[in-house]
Amino acid sequence: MSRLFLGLDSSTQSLSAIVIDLDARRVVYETSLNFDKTLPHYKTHNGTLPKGDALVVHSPPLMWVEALDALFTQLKAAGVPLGELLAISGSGQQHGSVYLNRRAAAALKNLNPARSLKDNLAGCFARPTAPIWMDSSTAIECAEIRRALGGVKKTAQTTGSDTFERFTGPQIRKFAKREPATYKQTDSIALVSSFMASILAGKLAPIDHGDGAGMNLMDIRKKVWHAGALKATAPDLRQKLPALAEPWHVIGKVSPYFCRRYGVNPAALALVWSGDNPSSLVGLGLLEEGTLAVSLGTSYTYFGLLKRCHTDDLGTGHVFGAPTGDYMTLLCFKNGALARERIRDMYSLDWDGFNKLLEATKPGNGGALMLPWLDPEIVPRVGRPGLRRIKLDDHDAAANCRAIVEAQMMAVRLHSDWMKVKPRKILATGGGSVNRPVLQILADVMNCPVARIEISKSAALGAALRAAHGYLKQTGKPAQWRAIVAGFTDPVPGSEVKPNPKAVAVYNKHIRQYAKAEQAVLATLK
Ligand code: XUL
Repeated sequence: MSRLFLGLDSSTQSLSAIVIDLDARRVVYETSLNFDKTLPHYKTHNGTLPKGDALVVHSPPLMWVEALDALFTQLKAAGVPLGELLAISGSGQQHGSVYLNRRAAAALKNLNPARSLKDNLAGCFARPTAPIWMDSSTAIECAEIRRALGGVKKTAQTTGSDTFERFTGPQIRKFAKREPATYKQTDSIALVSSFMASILAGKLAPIDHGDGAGMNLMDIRKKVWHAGALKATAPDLRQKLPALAEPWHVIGKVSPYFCRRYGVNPAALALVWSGDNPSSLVGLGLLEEGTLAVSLGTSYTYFGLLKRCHTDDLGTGHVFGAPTGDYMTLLCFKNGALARERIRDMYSLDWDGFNKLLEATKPGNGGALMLPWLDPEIVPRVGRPGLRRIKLDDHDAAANCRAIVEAQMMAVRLHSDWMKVKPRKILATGGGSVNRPVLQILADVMNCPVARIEISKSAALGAALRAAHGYLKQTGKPAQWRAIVAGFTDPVPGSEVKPNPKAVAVYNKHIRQYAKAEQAVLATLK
């Protein structure tokens, strides 16, 4: 027997698919379709539209619609047994919003398989573009909503995060203020995740608690729309939002459009989608408090499961709903791999050379420190970027290489304190995780073993696992998460790096100096 599930991931630059065979415990098919390359007529660059204003970042939702047809065409052509799929779920880039008019509900219900999805849905948008997570044009609206909700701490306690420019509430507020007539004509507002789920299910889909928490609109503890946040955001907003749902909610059967056009099993279940980060949580097997992941990509993220909800009083970290029904925490550091690369380039090194210098220098760097904010930083919030060296000679290449890595890892430790979760195991993913000396510094700073996990499409895999979980729950079968992910989320054998007790002791002191330096510089930036 083989039970097949499909997970999709609608990200900034691409739409990906993973099909898993739950019984054979393996991925049987995976593919990815790049928006710029496959759909060049939308003229996107890395999935986003050219911008007049550097702070404004939008994408065309019709491109995501067309991508869905292109992806199913590919799956069918590749011989993926779509007729055997038992359930489909997905994940979307978080925070982005899609504005639909009153034609959308009927168009979704009556998708005509003789026409493309694009033709079916082209007339359904109240706003032709969707602001996405890279947009940072809503500082004023963030301040307004934060003030109405009682300040940073109160906003974080209420919605799971302080207001952030990319979060959906501030984005909706800006739209309602600037284009009140178009806002009024907007019948429903979807997230990227709920919009894509709506197409697959053939009806307006709910928003799950994972992605709903990225809006500054959901009561993070009660998991319902928060009346005060809705009021602080825009008029009549409640009527424009779909319901909230558990992350395993079954919307219904897959729309007949996909069955007739691509041969998808008509009995296949269409599940609610979630955000890419909540989906990655299960896609990496982070099912216990204390097992966390660090993704060493363009920006660095540090995330893990949380059993009970606590929020960050300083407002730098986020709390979202987890696919398991628990919570998850997430920190997003902007100065990640690119910042490290810029230091490497400053000293004309390659990664081998950089790593050798890390190995040739000592933990604690003789007291030398760097604040690595080459770009504006999110954690901590730094609007005016700049590289700051403290007791660090800028001619000393080795000390500078060590300083940036130590700074990045100490920032993870310092700013994750509010999570009140002692890490017992950290899984490293992303491009940077192949550098063992970097993982050693992470292990020493965090006093915790670090192993590498090689799952490049953790969000799509997580979505496929969520489809399996939702299907098992719906059909009354055992649906324990640990059993569902078994075999899919194993770390790379032999990649574990253990903390060195001497180095740990050094960092326990060094981090106090780092915290002081951070405070001192932040005070000058106020
Ligand atoms: C999380 C965030 C990003 C997007 C990327 O808060 O903004 O990780 O989800 O797709």
